[in-house]
Amino acid sequence: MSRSEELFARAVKRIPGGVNSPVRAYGSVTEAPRFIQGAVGSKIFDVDGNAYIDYIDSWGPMILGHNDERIKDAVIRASENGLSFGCATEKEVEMAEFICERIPHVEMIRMVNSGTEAVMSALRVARGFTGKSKIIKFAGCYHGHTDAMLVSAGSGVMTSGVPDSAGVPKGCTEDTMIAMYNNLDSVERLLTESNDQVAAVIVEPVGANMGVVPPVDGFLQGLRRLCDEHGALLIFDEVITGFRLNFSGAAGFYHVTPDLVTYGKIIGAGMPVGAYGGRKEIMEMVAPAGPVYQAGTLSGNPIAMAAGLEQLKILWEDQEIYTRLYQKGQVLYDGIRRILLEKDLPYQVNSVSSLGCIFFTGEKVKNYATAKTSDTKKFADYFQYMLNHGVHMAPSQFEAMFLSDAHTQEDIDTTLDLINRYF
Ligand code: KE4
Repeated sequence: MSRSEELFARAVKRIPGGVNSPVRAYGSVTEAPRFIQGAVGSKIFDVDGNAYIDYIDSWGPMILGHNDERIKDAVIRASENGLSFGCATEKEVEMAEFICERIPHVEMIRMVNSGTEAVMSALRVARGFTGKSKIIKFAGCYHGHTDAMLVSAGSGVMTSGVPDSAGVPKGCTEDTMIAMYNNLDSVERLLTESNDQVAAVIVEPVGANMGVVPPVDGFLQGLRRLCDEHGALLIFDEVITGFRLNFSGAAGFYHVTPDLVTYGKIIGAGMPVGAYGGRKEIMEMVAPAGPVYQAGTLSGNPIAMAAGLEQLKILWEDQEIYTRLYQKGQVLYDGIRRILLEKDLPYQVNSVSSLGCIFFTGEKVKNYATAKTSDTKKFADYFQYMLNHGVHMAPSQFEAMFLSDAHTQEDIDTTLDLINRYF
């Protein structure tokens, strides 16, 4: 028995499913997950001493690569003053100023501890600001596990085959309406049917939790127009795309301005940080400035702020990173497309810059319904082959591959060579 298997056998006795987040259980792809000892750059090492080229990258935060010395030093320096005070600190002001002075549509921002908390809070402030209750989300988009969003969600919900979640009373989701990604008519219909009682439309500007599903031309711009016409706020859930596609995230990449934006992952550099922000008139609704309550013991934690701010400073000062990520994505994902073409395999490769995935289906994947035509057994077989040959992919057909600035041409060549051998 491997050490990973030993640890998993112990874990399942004390942790539900043996993991602290469902997708880590590798439930849809193999028998036991790998337990990780450590990581550096583009490599991750399991407790049995196996090394892998890592394309999970902690689901996005490690955009510079694992264990970046600059981030680690920032954490160590900050920890010398203490870990948490429950009081305001200078680092929180610096973090808020750094973001708001560089992202035009974020005039004010509030730190929280996860992407879920950011989304939950953004939905509340949208409802508080508009006085409306309805929310439109898209089938296959995952916005964290807040009750109102656990409807036709993506990511782990899709992976675990749980179309919705137990324990979510009907009352929590009766104001959540589901539209079809890349289908503006489905949105317009819901807006009209609700007599303009929609507080917000929340969208992953690049779908990355049903596998990677890019917005078709005009989709995001159409959402902006429809929200303006129907008095709804547009919320970009940029927990994955924020500070990844470029410094201004998908809003900057696609030149569409949301009213509110949610962040996570990269903003914490691996520490637990989420955030939500947007127009001043909206954000001033949030307590204690306004009547929308939201709080958190560890929100703006000084160690997490030190890590996140260091990472954002590096990304701001060397924006060539985004060009490198874009180019690496082209080499990797176009390389996979070429392999599939040469072998006359019908599978689809969707990608946007450093995000991408292979869908084991012959259908073009533009939304939840087409993503679900993928053969998850074929994906599982591919995942296991890659894992057993030293490449650590996301353990689900409905997740994304993440490239970092630490991935080298050699990493990509090795990955493409393996994929070529596999198919
Ligand atoms: P967290 O609460 O996990 O920090 O963020 C929730 C969230 C919100 N919005 C988007 C677009 C997200 O992708 C996520 C979380 N992403 C998943 C990966 N697909 C996290 C991995 C996991 O659940 O363990």
